[in-house]
Parts: sequence; C-alpha cells; structure tokens
Amino acid sequence: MTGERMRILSAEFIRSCAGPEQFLKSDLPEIAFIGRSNVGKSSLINSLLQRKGLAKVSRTPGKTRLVNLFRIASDDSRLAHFVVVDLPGYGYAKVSKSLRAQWAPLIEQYLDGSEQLRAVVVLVESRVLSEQDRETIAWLLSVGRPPIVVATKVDKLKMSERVGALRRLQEGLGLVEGAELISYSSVTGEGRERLWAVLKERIRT
Ligand SMILES: Nc1nc2c(ncn2[C@@H]2O[C@H](COP(=O)(O)OP(=O)(O)OP(=O)(O)O)[C@@H](O)[C@H]2O)c(=O)[nH]1
Ligand SMILES: [Mg+2]
Repeated sequence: MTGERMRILSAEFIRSCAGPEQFLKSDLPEIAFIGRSNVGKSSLINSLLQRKGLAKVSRTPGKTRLVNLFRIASDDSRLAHFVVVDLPGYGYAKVSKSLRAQWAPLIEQYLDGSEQLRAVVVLVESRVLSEQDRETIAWLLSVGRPPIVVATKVDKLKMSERVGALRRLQEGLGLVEGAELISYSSVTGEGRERLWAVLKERIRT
C-alpha cells in the first residue's frame, strides 16, 4: 500500500466529556484510542495528526481523565471530516478507586453507545503483555467492535528484539491468525502511514 500522504488541514479540540450527555451528537465518523495509562495514546494522536501539543502528554500516568474530543479536517476525500476521541487510560493503580470507578463506565458508555464510532484503536506496549489489554480486546469483540491493535514505543526495542516481542504480543493477546498488529513509534513516526491506511479502510467499509 503506497498512496499519497494524507494532509491534516485542521485539528481542533472540541471538549472534554465527564458524562455521556456531553458526547458528540453529529454525523461525523469517530475514531477512538484506548489503552493502559501511559501507553502513549495522546502521543500517538499528536503523531498521527502531526500536531505537537494537541492532546496532552505526560510522563505521569493518568494524565487524560476525561473523554477528549477533537475535530479534524483532512485533504483525503474519504476522510475529509472526522472526530478523534482520546480516552482515559485504564489500569493505573495510583488513581483513587472512586476516580477509576468513574472512568470505566464512562469509557464503556462511550465505546458501547456511540453510533458514529467507526474504529477503535487499542494501544499496547511492545514489551509488556497485560491481562487488561487482553480483557479490553475481548470486551471490544464481545460488543461487536473488533479493534485495530497497535504496539507502541517500538523505538525502545532493539531491532533484534522486535520480531520476538511482536510475535509474543500477537500470541499473548490471542489475536486471530492474520489479524494485524501495527508497530508504532510516536518518536520516529514509524507506523503512521500504515495506521492511516488501515483506518481509512475501516471507515470506508
Ligand atoms: N520512546 C517513546 N516514548 C513514548 C512514545 N509514545 C509516548 N511516549 C512517552 O510515554 C509517556 C506517556 O505518553 P502519553 O501519550 O501521555 O500516554 P497516554 O497513554 O496518553 O497516558 P494517559 O493519558 O495517562 O492514559 C510520555 O512520557 C511520552 O513521551 C513512543 O512512541 N516512544
Ligand atoms: Mg493521554
């Protein structure tokens, strides 16, 4: 898959949602990003959209606490206008129980309820296999939203470690034969074109 590069014409923050009543009611397709705290969701969104400070990035896990919506315009006719959804990370132990109890339903309400949701991207750390990632993928499959799985921070892996690490992830996550695991680095931009290609394919169908 080659194809010309898609250009992002504009990317703007819409709002942060603390409850389902704030979710968007529009006819724009939505793409959501989910994964453990600190896995690199906000960084990947910035990298995909080539906007440095759009989604807030932090070294401290638990940075994104609400459902953040961004309105995007591109020069690709198949994806001229769409919405990117940055979800709070799951599995961050240091966040208080009450906060966590508030997030999980919010994420589920969004993922389960949104009518405009066209693609869910699950981010997993290339070097770490987590039970929660497995559960998230299983849950998405059970609600009829087969995710696109992306292995993040591949720049941290030596070339010699890569193949093994990605195979372990593929097997460990129980991804069916042929299901694609896209490796990504928000530092180098590796994986960007591939992910866009897969997203466009998803949204078109
Ligand atoms: N080396 C490397 N570091 C990354 C990459 N992506 C993110 N990081 C770093 O990982 C940390 C967390 O990144 P975020 O993008 O804030 O992660 P998040 O998943 O949005 O985190 P929460 O909002 O807390 O759930 C930051 O210190 C980033 O600089 C990557 O591709 N490579
Ligand atoms: Mg974040």
